[in-house]
Amino acid sequence: MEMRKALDGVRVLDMTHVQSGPTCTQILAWFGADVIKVEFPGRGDITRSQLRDIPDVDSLYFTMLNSNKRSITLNTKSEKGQEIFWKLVDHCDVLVENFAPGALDRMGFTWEKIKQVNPGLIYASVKGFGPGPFVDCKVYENVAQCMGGSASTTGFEDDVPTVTGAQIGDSGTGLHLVAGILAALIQRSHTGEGQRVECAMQDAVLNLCRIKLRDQQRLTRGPLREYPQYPSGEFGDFVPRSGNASGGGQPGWVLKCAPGGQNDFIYVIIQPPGWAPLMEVIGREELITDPEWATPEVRLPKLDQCFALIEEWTQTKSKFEVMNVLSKLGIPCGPIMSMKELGEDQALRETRTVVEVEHPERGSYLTVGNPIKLSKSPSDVSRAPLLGEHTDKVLAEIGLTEAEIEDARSDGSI
Ligand code: CAO
Repeated sequence: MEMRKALDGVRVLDMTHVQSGPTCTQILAWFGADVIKVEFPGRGDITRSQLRDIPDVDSLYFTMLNSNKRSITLNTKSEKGQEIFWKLVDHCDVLVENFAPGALDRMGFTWEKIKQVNPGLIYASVKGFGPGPFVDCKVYENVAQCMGGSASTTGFEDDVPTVTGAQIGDSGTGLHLVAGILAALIQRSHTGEGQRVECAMQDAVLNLCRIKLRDQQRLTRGPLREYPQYPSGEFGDFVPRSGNASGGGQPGWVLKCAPGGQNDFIYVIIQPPGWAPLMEVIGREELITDPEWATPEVRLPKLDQCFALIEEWTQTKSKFEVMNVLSKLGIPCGPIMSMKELGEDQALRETRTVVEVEHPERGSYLTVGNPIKLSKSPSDVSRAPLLGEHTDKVLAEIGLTEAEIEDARSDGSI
């Protein structure tokens, strides 16, 4: 018997595009929800045609963010399209959208009207900003990283503010929205009522940067150089960029490994109990008891020298050899993994965090599976839908006759 999924029976009207919204609805789909992605006829989600690696085939951008969903085409600005939209609102439990501010209202789909049609509907949105001076602005990933505190705290102090490769603005906000939707579904199971769920990208990034706001407050009580997270000795009245420092209470740094390629580095953390085994392994046993090196307090002002000592040893080994030796000694460390290495990683393939998926037009492609593992609701990754692949089926499910579907098709509404 097929195992039921956590969100079996939950229907999601997916009005999302690009990355933030699709990340959210992809996770809901992995948990078993029936996600019906609504796309503009003929064109679909703009990312289908962005950064294409194969001519006329849906891009990896699209296919890697829309697995396990169904796709229908619908012009929600046409008269028939609007009639169909209201049927879908009535049919679904959750509506998710991440259009520019006010876009749904401009189509005539206000929250007031939506809750009249379906009082149980949960209406979830991603926007760039919450209420305030920028509420009407359009926002992409890097704008959110800059406005949410990530860019000012990432990179090296003597260099420009830097955005990170992790999509904390887009995918990070999508993840926050998932939490809001699930909470609203649980509340609805007690009250029967839907609600608005909103997550602003600036807020989500700031939430992910909360330890930097912690440090901003610590800074008012004295310079952060007393702690191991910041290499700088000079502090203004704001949290500086901390390079590769740990961000936590234990010193850490990126150290070179053999053979010296762009990603031949390992991150090593020196916890107080790690000093002795580290010194043993690098052949500097005398520094275990030397009063100039033996305690965290005396090491703190010369952390760069501590890491240089360890680097003399790491440079002679590959990053995986270093990991093997140090992890057995209980020393927290991790090689810098390239995307090539992650794509080929057998352990990640086995847990289905990295998955190969078959697609009728592009052949097989690699994607990131569900990183959240539920023992009673394991996620299978199925390919992203072709544009409008499920239009007829979904419209029949919500009660349209074949003639009505043909009618909508002939006037361009689907
Ligand atoms: N039928 C008819 N019209 C449709 C439609 C459909 N199925 N789907 C979309 N449209 C319309 C929208 O209603 C909108 O029309 P109006 O301008 O007349 O209101 C138009 O298409 C374009 O939508 P948009 O303004 O959202 O798109 P954009 O490319 O100009 O902006 C983005 C993109 C991402 C900057 C903007 O949507 C945004 O700020 N979203 C919120 C923040 C966000 O999610 N950013 C993350 C981006 S990456 O994940």
